[in-house]
Amino acid sequence: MHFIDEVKIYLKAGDGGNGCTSFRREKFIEFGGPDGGNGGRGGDIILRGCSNLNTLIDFRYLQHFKAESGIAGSGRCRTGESGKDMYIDVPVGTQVFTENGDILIVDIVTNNQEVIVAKGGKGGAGNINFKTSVNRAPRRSTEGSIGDESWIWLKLKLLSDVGLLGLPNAGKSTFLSVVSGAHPKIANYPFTTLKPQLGVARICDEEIVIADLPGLIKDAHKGHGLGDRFLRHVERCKILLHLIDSSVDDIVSAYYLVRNELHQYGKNLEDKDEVIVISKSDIVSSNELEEKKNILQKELMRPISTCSGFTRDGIQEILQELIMYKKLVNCSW
Ligand SMILES: Nc1nc2c(ncn2[C@@H]2O[C@H](COP(=O)(O)OP(=O)(O)OP(=O)(O)O)[C@@H](O)[C@H]2O)c(=O)[nH]1
Ligand SMILES: [Mg+2]
Repeated sequence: MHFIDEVKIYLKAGDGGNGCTSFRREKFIEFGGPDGGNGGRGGDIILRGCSNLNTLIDFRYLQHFKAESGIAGSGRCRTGESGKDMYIDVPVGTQVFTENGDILIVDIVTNNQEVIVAKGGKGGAGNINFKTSVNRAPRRSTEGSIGDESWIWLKLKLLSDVGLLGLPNAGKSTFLSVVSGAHPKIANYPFTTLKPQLGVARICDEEIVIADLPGLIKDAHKGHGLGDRFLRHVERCKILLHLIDSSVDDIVSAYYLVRNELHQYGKNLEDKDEVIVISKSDIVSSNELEEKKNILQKELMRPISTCSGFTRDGIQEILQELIMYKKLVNCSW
């Protein structure tokens, strides 16, 4: 399964309208002088950050963007109308690269951030501009300049505080739906989540942006399951929230399996702060839960939390912990 998080698009900004050569023609005025107006400027193409968007999927069928050209100037000193600017909304976290994909032009990191990616051409000058004391009837006007034309790559790396990680079915989407207003698809089969989704959790006047991601499986880095392509969305989150289903037989290897995929992915994902949680605490007995928690704590030599998206046990504590990490990370950045 393939989800769209990078696209190549074609941009053509509007051309400038031509300047006009014209002379005033009126009854009883023999030598009316030049009155050719300037051409209008061509429309720019502007990318605009939009926090309501989570994917670049809209670009799947629409990859060519052309802004309006300016209108040519005309007689009676009339300036041609400028071409309208074209706005393209992209998710916050979109990076813009050159055509060959290796040079970062700009990173769209805030809602409503605007960046001109193709500049419209300037309008040409009408002959009114060329009138001088020695040439009172210039026959000269200039053409509008050509608007920028290029191909660019848009690559999405969602910006979030927390990235939800875990094997398929670990309860990641359920967690997000419980702590935020997001409504991700939840179902009892692996790979319910096919593309990343963001939700915002609010607690004690703080906000945490959480990214729900597809499940990782063994050899995801070799393309198994949904592969590890979506892990690019974790690159820019500050904290990992790693959920492990309490019903798995071997909790330690379930933990390491995901860690290993992180490691294989590289880019230092495994160095990020990680909150480790045994999820679905309601489906095993409290003895079994305690036992699995102890095994994992002993192995990792650190405290492990438990939670249930159904009973909401442990959820508030985890959010508190995430806030604490967020503050720590913000201080150290
Ligand atoms: N009993 C119980 N079931 C849960 C809990 N959390 C999730 N589930 C169930 O587990 C199944 C998988 O939940 P999801 O939230 O879709 O899991 P996921 O990790 O997002 O799965 P993928 O998107 O496929 O990776 C669903 O049937 C949920 O109803 C929980 O805390 N307790
Ligand atoms: Mg899911």
